Amino acid sequence: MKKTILITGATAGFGKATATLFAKNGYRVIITGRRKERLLELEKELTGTGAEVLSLNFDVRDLAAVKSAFENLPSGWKDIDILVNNAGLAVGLSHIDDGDTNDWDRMIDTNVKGLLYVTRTVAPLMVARGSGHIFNISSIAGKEVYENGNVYCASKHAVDALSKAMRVDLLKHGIKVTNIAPGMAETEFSIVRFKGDNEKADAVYRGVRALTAGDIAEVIFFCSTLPEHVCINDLTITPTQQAGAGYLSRK
Ligand code: NDP
Ligand code: 8X3
Repeated sequence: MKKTILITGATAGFGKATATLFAKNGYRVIITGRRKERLLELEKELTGTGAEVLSLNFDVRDLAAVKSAFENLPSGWKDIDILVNNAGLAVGLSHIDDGDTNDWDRMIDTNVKGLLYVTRTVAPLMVARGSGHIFNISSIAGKEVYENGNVYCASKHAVDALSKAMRVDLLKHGIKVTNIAPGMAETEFSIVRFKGDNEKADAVYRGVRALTAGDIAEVIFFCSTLPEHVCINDLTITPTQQAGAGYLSRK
């Protein structure tokens, strides 16, 4: 029987690449995100290759919308084998005494509360079946802090802690939990962080062969296709030119 994967934030970056890779490998794919047009475009692209795809258009920060999306799942789509908690963002870069509290709310509401809302809704379906695999996309910002990264780093440290907590709480149900902590990856991430300033976003990757969204998708695929008795709990992945948040060798 075909397996089903649910990916939050599949309209761009890691989420889109993961949906594409799993669809190519015969999985049934549930894609989610706020930008409906992009969701429908991806749905069309993947179904055109013969994949079974369901798109759900909601904002992970909206608990009622999250609940309603999953309560109304068409029959046959409730058996979710893999959940990838990927939807997330960094907004702004500033010192703690100078930060924009709206940016802070967006990051905490999306990266922490949104991840919790989706997990709270989907995990019981896995518990009922006694199996499942949850991936939480944290970051090297969940392992270290860097100047001006304060609240984004705090939100990703929370994801790191939640991955450990979920692993413990879901242990007796046979559910795997894998924390993925990527370093610099070229997606729409920096465009969002710099609020649409493409020049600033491009400068982030200058002289570095950054990770691609496809690299992260491959890592998720690898972790999810290991034998039943093997669980990768935590993985940090950086470009070869990056040794940590503060160590980059630009060429
Ligand atoms: P992108 O900006 O390319 O993609 C982010 C995705 O998240 C989009 O599909 C977006 O969809 C979705 N999203 C954002 N906010 C919401 C929301 N409120 N509700 C639903 N979906 C939302 O970035 P990445 O692919 O790079 O980022 C994916 C994850 O990886 C994030 O959690 C990020 O923090 C993390 N990460 C990224 C790294 C990088 O260097 N790129 C490194 C380490 C971690 P839409 O706007 O349509 O809702
Ligand atoms: C994204 C990586 O280093 O910009 O989470 O925080 S970093």
